[in-house]
Amino acid sequence: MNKTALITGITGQDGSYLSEFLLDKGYEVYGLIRRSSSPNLSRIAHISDRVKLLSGDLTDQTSLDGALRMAEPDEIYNLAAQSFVATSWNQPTLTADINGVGFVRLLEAVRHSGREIRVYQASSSEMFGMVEESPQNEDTKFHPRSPYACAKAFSHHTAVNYRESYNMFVCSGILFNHESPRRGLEFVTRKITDGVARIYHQRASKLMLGNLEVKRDWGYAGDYVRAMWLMLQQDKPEDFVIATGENHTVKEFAKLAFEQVGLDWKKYVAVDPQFFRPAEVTQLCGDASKAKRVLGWKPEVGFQQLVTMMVEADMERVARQIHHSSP
Ligand code: NDP
Ligand code: GDR
Repeated sequence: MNKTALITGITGQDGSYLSEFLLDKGYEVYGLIRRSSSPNLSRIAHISDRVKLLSGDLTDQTSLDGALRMAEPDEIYNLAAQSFVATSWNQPTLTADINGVGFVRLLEAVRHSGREIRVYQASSSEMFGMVEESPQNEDTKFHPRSPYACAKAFSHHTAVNYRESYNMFVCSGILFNHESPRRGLEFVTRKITDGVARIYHQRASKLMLGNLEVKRDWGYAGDYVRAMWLMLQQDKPEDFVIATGENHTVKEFAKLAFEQVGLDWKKYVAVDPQFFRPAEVTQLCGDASKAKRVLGWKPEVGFQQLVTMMVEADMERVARQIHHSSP
């Protein structure tokens, strides 16, 4: 019989790729969406007739209990979050409520449902923060550097605690940065590729960024959702680092992205201190050898290919917008 999955955060980058992936595997897919004054379904518009949407919010226990009753899922993927690190300093309690306590609410809903449900939690490489060793693996100590990372560390430990307290099947994927043409526009990769496209098409003249020297281990979101699913298919619940094992500076990303359209990044990129963070995570690089060994997972899309894919998608999108707005 086909399995049923409930995805929180289905309208986000990862939620959209994971939905496609699970539909291809024959799953019945439910997604939790929060109420908004206008629809926010653009990332899942192309599969809207194949997913079932339930109204709910990680800050509201009743809606989570209701969603579980409606969907009766075999698997839950908890992707919902206030996911922008920079915002977490301005909205620390909201971030803690959604990313931290929200996960406890979800696990309590699972526990009280009386059903055998496997749960995936979206943990983050941000938990490593000021890194104690490099590359980082499942045993590397956490040193969170933002309210976002503190909340994710709380939910990460909560996953372990529910495994140990109640014998529940809960896995955390400690995912390093993963990007795509569906990445939110405020994240640095997408901000750069969108900026490249707008500058190329003369819709902007400058791209203002923050710290250009920080290093991230950037992979492709389409590869990373496969790892989420693999974790829930194992005999026992465990945590896994998912990463490419390569890191690059923001400057390198910008240089490559501008080169893609024949422009010199130095002429267009300027540094604006407003994009610096109160505490920075200067470098991250993941060691995904456990995922390779146990799950048979490895990334398919490399750094250069990722930059090209994102620039091409934004170039096409901006060109389309210009075409539609011309008289
Ligand atoms: P996005 O920001 O693209 O998506 C976040 C999703 O969470 C959206 O669907 C959003 O809904 C939803 N959401 C936010 N608040 C609530 C709430 N209170 N109740 C219910 N839903 C809510 O994030 P990504 O897809 O990039 O990331 C998915 C998860 O993985 C997040 O938990 C993120 O923290 C984590 N993560 C991401 C990494 C990455 O590099 N992308 C790396 C490591 C971890 P709406 O559309 O209404 O805003
Ligand atoms: P991050 O992603 O904080 O790693 O979190 P983001 O793309 O926002 O920042 C990456 C690094 O780039 C530096 N940076 C800038 N960042 C933004 N957004 N805008 C800028 O102009 C800019 N200039 C430099 C940042 O300081 C930072 O060091 C992402 C999110 O998806 C989290 O939810 C997830 O948990 C982690 O990745 C892993």
